[in-house]
Amino acid sequence: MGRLIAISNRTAADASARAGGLAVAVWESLTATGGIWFGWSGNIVEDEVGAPEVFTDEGVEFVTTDFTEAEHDGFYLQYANRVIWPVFHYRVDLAHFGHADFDIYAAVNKRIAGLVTPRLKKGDSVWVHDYHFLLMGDYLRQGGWNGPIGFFLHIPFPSPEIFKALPDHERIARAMCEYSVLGFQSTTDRSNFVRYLIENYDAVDEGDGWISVFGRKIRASAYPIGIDAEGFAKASVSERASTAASRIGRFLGGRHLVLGVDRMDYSKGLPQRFEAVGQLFDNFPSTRGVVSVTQIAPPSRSKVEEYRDLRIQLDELAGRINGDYGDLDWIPLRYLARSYDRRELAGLYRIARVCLVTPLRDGMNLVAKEYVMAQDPDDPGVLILSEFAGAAEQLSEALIVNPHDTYKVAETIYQALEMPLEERKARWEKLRDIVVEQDISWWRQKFLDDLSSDLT
Ligand code: GDG
Repeated sequence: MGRLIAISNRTAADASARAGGLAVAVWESLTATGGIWFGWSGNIVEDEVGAPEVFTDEGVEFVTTDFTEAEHDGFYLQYANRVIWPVFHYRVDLAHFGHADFDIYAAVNKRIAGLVTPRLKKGDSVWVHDYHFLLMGDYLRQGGWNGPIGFFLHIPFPSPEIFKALPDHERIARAMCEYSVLGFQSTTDRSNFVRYLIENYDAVDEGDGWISVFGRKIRASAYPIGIDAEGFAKASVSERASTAASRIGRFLGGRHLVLGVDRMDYSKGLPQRFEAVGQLFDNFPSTRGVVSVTQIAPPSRSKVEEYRDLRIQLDELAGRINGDYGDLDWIPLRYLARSYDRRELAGLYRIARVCLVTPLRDGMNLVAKEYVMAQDPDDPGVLILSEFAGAAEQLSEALIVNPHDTYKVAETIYQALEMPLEERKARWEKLRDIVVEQDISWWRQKFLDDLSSDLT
């Protein structure tokens, strides 16, 4: 394979941003092939963007651009995060449709494509990431690039009935079909996309991932993203992890820890999860005083109104649950609206008897995989996983729940707390095997193999 050219909203230009799984995967591919990484610099300028910043680190070239205030607002805050994000997570009720925002979204895709095309050479492969750049392939083609372009969608692709609520669905779908390889997190997402094309544009599913549509053939497959499994297992026994575990251990005082770790986002099902915790204490009184639930929820996108509303809702719910069930020496539900170091999280996962991963919709959900890798093989905890997370397709040995059915979630937490060691071990070993086998390198290789088989 020749050079790899990556495009994503945020790059790992700052070396500290290379700790996350995705950033590592893209970074390693780029260092191996000596590629270029395009994205937003993270800076916002008043009204005119200057030349992009170009620099090289370990043989990888970074080309980053500022956004104007209008671009940051219309492209990022509005269209990407208040239209595509809610609709793709099945929350049409939270979407704010506005044509002006779509125009800015398209203009930013076009502007960044304009930075990329002059730097492309024969033999390069382009890899575009996520919902910010659904139109990028189209603009690269318009700029004259006819080499391979892969696209990976990190979030779900909704059912056609939901996708069609987007006023610009046809324009977006046609642009997506300009990519040579379209990657989805799960077979459900892939089927949704293909069904939309079949029902609306007489597409034909040719098998083996190939789709004929709009007079051409493209590849659309599921590539479930993985984590750096070994790295995470190591992090869970690091000194930093043990310190965090003993700090929370002091607070627990021998009680069982039930843990949740999620960006504060309405897709993660936090209000429903808190309700389920209330029902656990209501319906299973033996858990009172002996179980402590801790939810870590670093705030995100707090400039967006729906995220501020969620914060208020969670504050109220946690207050009510603690007011109703708490006692002089027991806080039933601790909710920490802040972030922790990755190794600290690993230490918390390791001592959690139960991990609650109950999003209403999630592309994959990496927390579920991290929890699995952080367990002590001799005394593993139990993963409770939403059927609506992409991860549920791979992690079927978890206790799978419908996050809307809060009574059942409460019952499942109880079942997890009561689960005998033998069953915990048997389930965990199967989960670990999958997470280790289908890790981040497996994912990257699987995607890039398909992309390179498109080299013509
Ligand atoms: C999108 C898709 C898809 C969380 N709190 C802290 C912290 N985290 C880390 C977790 C995990 C990551 O953030 C969250 O990843 P998720 O996959 O759970 O969710 P999204 O952020 O919504 O990611 C998702 C993913 O893209 C990848 O394709 O799986 O479906 O929505 O790694 O550990 N990290 C640190 N401190 C925290 O407090 N350091």
